[in-house]
Amino acid sequence: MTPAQPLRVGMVGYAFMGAAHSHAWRTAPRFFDLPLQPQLTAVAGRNADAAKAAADKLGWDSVETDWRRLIERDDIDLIDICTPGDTHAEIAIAALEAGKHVLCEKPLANSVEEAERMTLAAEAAAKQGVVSMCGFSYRRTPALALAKRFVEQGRLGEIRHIRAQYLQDWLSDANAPMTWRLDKSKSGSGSLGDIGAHSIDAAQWVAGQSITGVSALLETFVPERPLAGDLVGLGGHGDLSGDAPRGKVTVDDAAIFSAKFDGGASAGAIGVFEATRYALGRKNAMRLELNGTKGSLAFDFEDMNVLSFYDAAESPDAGFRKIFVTEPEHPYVGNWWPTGHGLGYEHGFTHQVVDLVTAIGEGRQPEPSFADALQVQRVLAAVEASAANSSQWQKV
Ligand code: SOE
Repeated sequence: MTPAQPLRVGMVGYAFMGAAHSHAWRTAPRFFDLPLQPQLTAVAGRNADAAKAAADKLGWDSVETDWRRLIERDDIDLIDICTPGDTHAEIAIAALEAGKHVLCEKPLANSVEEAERMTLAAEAAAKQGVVSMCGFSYRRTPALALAKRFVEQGRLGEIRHIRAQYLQDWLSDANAPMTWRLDKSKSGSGSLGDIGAHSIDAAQWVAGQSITGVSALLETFVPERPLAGDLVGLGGHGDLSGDAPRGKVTVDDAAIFSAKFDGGASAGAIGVFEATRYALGRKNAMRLELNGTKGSLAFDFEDMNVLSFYDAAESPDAGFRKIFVTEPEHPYVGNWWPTGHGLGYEHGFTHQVVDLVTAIGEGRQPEPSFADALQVQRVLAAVEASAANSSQWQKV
């Protein structure tokens, strides 16, 4: 078999998402037949020593200390953006205008205005065969992809209720230090855009319906936090005791909102959403439940290989069936292990690379597109507008 053409990747950023994406670029061609062979050509980071250490650890061939060099280099075909949201628009638009494919982490941007400009740039670049995608990786969790398949097959009938929660607890301690995720100028919003965006995208995608209006409440439980390490100019972690210098939290700690959907082919569903970093004991409980006229589906990422399904056609006492999503006919699963062995968080990123590289090889645009991610951005903005106006109903 002739070796596939290389797809030379330049990644910006190398923290949590950079590590997850690096794993995906390395692993995808080893478990899936891809039309192009991903190469980890260069990683960019402002600190040369740290970027070099990351390149060695994550398997990148070279290092740049300025992301603009990745875009200038003619040995790079795709830019993978794994940085905080305040940098997404500048990097993505420059890359697209230079003819580089783009994978951009979620949320797409820190504002609707930025997301609109990115979408225009993506649509212009698409005319030249340039591909772009936003990294809502939970779509590639086999159980959620199976949920979408069930909805498309009509096994739930018309969707009436959509219930989405994303529960974490890493900020429950008031002395947990400041991070970029708590600084609106970097992150755009708090739990709303960081984890609520996943719930919005997953709910819309699985249900095949778009949110048209919301009523919301945002809350910041801890308004100030200790500045740690590099945030106070100290080498290591700063003094996290009570008298350490403290920074102002400028984002939401938790978001709750109700939503109306457009219904696709039928009457629109109604939804309730919750995103928080204070649900003590919940570590990464990204949950989705759909109730339709013929059945219900329920998913919890903390039990990510299972999809619970209630089929109204079965006897009423049948209850919810727990489907262990590890059969070869389930989405993505057949390329991994024998039935019953299960997958993890990182597999969603690998499947994301598989679908992206396959789309590039086939000359088509993958999902979610920047336009799909712009719709999520509009919902985020509507939630913030509603919360700022006494939870008044806000059209998206
Ligand atoms: C938040 O803690 C977070 O890291 C998100 O930013 C990621 O998108 C999600 O995959 C895991 O949780």
